[in-house]
Amino acid sequence: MKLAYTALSPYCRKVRLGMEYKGLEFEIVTADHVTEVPVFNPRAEVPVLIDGDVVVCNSPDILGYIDRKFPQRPLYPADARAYAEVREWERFADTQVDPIMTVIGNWKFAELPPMPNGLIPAARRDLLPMYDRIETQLTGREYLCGEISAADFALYPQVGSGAALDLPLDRTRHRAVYGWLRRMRDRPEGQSDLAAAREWWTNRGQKTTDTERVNWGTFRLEWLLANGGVEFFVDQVQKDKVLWSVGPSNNARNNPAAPEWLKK
Ligand SMILES: N[C@@H](CCC(=O)N[C@@H](CS)C(=O)NCC(=O)O)C(=O)O
Repeated sequence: MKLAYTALSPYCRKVRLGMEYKGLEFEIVTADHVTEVPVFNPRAEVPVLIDGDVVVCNSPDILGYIDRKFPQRPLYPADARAYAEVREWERFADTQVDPIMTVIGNWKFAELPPMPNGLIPAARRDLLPMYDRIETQLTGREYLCGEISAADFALYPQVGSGAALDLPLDRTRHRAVYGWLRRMRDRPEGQSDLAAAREWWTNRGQKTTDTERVNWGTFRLEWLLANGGVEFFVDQVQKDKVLWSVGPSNNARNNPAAPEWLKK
């Protein structure tokens, strides 16, 4: 199996963490730039899993696929109620925490004009109840849903980025979350995730990542626009600084590696 991956992406990190937890053999195909994705995702997003002639896009779908194919050390519980709970936490990580972390994080790696006023205070305002919710859930628990699961692997890269983005937890208010972050980091798959993230930032000058044009993505764009980013974003579009996953400007469609059916 091959995993198209970049250490910059929390979704790629989630999948890698989950696959390593399960003890699977797979090859990482570095896809820092969209043209490096070897097998095609029409949205030109990573992660993408390539398992022979099976191509799976979208991180929860990838984890669901590998859990069915390799049932050892499950990422999702078999019980229906427990499954719904894990998926809810994973979706919370992917669609509520991620938009804030990734939008703010874009200013760390991309060449962007100054951040719109008020974005950091908005991030702190929106994250605080989320951090509190995670704290409540983790109080008296080692992992979010009892056993370690896709919920932990999805949320860990998100919350773990907070300090570097100036969106830290509160040491006294979020003690359980701190303990969980340490527990996740100290696991074998957590150590390998940390090494990959460090490698990316240490060698960022040599990375092929597009630092001039950003794909803001769905929920991320929604959060940016809802928090004073409209003029900033319109300016970025007008200056052709936005990568799109949809429409005639879809960066997948304009990728030299795109199959004929998508180019038309
Ligand atoms: N829902 C997808 C989202 C994947 C996604 O947004 N990937 C981003 C990186 S975090 C991406 O590849 N963006 C395209 C680009 O940067 O060119 C998933 O969970 O896998």
